[in-house]
Amino acid sequence: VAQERPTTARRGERPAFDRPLQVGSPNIPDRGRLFQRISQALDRGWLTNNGPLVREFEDRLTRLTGAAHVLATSNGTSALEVLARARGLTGEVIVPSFTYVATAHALQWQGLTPVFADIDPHTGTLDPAHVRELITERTSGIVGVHLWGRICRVDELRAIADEHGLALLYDGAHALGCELDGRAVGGFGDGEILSFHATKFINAFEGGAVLTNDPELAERVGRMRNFGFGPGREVLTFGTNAKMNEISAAMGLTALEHIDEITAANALRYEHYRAGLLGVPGVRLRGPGPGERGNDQYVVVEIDAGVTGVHRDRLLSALHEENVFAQKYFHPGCHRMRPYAQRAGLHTPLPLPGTEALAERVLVLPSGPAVTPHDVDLVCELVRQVLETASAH
Ligand code: T4K
Repeated sequence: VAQERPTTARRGERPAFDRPLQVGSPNIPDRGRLFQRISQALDRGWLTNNGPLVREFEDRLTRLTGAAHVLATSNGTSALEVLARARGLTGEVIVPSFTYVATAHALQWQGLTPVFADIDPHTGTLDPAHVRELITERTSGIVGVHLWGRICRVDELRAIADEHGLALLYDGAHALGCELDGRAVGGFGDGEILSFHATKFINAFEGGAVLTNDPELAERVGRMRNFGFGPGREVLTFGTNAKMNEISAAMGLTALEHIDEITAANALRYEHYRAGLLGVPGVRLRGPGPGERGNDQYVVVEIDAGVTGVHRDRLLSALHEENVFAQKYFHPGCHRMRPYAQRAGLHTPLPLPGTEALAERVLVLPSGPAVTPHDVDLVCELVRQVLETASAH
């Protein structure tokens, strides 16, 4: 694999795009509907603290996911913090290293110790065999991540959790609308979280939610996200402020009204990527596994440098020169990030071969409504040209 400066497809010319193409450009819903909802909230003079728009957003999500209880939060990270706390996690919690750092941070921030397990590089989700190896007497739970909307091996993880009396939670930040064998995200594990960050499938500017079928867990989450208040404003537990506000709920509700359009637009974009990258040697577009339905929010390719002769990072910088801001999510894996790597000898079994292999290979390509199918065709052509030009040198 050559190491010199990347060869761009169009060196010396203007970038292929005159505007930056981003991963997860936000879905902007009907402004009229959004402003109407915000205006009503202003008229009501009720802006947060379990307001009517938040309750309506929760109801809509309940119907969409089939989860018995949905509790909206200020973001996905706070949702995981509150869920971990409400589920009574202590000591060590097994998580994948290959995830956005929020998964690990949410646990660490609660005084828990994330213990990093490897992934199956084919799916990008927790490797149940490695999870099993990491269980100690300090382990209280497992947090799987439905990475890029790929559903974890939920049945195997459930069996392990039951066998060892562990809590089982899922970070479904990427996975609203995703299913495995007809079972939708929202119903897996003891509880799951979602994110409604601007870059997500459904966007509430910032937002998150806890979903569970366990009424007692839901009650604890409901209290903990609101300072521990119970009925009659008696403080029953420790708590924090993880509430969603009415403006975020207005955005989330309006976005949900577009869910079919967003789904179709994502699928069309994905299809253009698929067709455009077909037959490019060493480039593989990842997709849902058997029995899975994805949401196509993240378009992920794997670059096999052994075949292309070009490392993923060279392709990435060549694309950046063309204003194509692909991302190497989730390099280098949490276990190699400074605060976690520094405690490596303590809790982290290094190396994690599946994680490291994938972290060196994947690129997440631009997506969201600002990226048209025509843009996608051009991005694919750029990838093809960069690889051809570089491998010819
Ligand atoms: N668990 C998992 C597995 C997650 O992936 C995340 C978040 C969480 C938990 C926590 O959920 P939240 O607490 O965030 O609700 C971005 C998002 O901020 C983050 O929500 C998301 N995952 C992660 C995968 O992506 P960064 O650090 O990459 O953000 P940033 O600012 O570099 O933006 C990413 C891309 O989005 C860029 O290409 C620019 C584009 N962008 C961003 C914003 C904010 C836009 O086009 N418009 C925008 O408004 O984390």
